[in-house]
Amino acid sequence: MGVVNVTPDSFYDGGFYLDPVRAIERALSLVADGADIVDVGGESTRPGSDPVPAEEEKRRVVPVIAALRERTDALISVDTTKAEVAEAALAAGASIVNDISAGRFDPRMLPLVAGSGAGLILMHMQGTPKTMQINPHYEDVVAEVKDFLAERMEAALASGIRRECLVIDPGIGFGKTVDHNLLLLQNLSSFRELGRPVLVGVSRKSFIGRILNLEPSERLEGTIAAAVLALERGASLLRVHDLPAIKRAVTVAEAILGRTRSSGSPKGTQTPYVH
Ligand code: HH2
Repeated sequence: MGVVNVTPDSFYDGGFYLDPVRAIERALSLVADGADIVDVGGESTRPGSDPVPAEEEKRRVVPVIAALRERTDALISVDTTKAEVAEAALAAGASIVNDISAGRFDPRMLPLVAGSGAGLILMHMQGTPKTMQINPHYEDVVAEVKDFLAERMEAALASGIRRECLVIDPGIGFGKTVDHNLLLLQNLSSFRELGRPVLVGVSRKSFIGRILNLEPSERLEGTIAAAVLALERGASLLRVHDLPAIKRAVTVAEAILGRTRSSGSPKGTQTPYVH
């Protein structure tokens, strides 16, 4: 999954793709470099960030998604917590909703996704983007994140979403200390027990910066290390900014792991496609 943030303030690519023409070019180049899914977002959720009004978020993402639908067969996901934005994005051609609140911030989200037949990514977050990094606390981070995801899967199923439409994500960096993130990555394989593909977003995140004492622009190698180890521990999807560097690293890692890809679909692993 390649990331396109149509925002002025995302922690890494903020302002690069606010212009829709640049966002579309960026998305197409991610696809050309091997992304199976393009994740289009119109709201930064970096620590301390404030929500963006739905109208503004739609104004950012909908034209980009509509243009991409015309120009590529790649799957398009919309990174939003708002049903109104998701609905407009699905109408414009997205087929997956990536909801970092796992359907908790907007009570209309799960029914909307159920009615549309879209895929849904359920991510764990403690708190909200505004507050999540103030003092994250867990007794047992792996068990608590896993229980949360199991509960959100049940909520999604109860609202009528089909199990095969669900993807789960432990939410690296969302209400977690460096140690919490490392524990989640160390124990990623246990999330496979929930029976759905696991997505991981480590790309250029601050735990890498804290380990290496480097800014987001200098975190590519750290991202590659984290992405490859996440893959080895059972991640089926990697949400990344850097194609093709990650793709090359992943292709070699998959060959070593005996999961060689042919024509874009993995063998011997769960499919990365949501539906
Ligand atoms: N991380 C970010 C945003 N959306 N979605 C999922 N499912 N998993 C993640 O780990 C994840 C996500 C944060 O990264 P980015 O979009 O690059 O930054 P910002 O929130 O500042 O736009």
